[in-house]
Amino acid sequence: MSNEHDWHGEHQLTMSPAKPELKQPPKYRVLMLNDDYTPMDFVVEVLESLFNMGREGATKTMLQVHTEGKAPCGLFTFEIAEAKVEQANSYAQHHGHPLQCTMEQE
Ligand code: TYC
Repeated sequence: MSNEHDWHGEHQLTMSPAKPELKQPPKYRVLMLNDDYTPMDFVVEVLESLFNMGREGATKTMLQVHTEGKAPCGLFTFEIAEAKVEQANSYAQHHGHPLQCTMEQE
């Protein structure tokens, strides 16, 4: 019998089935950094508008940055974290403030 689906000997298909992809994509933490010049209420506004914090959480985070030098603003996929950093930094620059955000892998 000569059949193209008849796999034997050196023609036997040896590929194993594709392994299911179980890993979640890595997450990135956006950090806000302290400086001596950005007004506190501007930082609170950025945390509220860009990082979806309420007034109380934004104020606590701003004070943590002010006293400790930096604080986390949220965990995101790479692309979202990159966009948040870019938006925060350019918004601050547009308003003449040196406020900076950065990101690190979780
Ligand atoms: N240190 C600033 C001040 O005294 C306030 C500030 C807080 C600046 C948080 C940046 O990410 C920041 N005006």
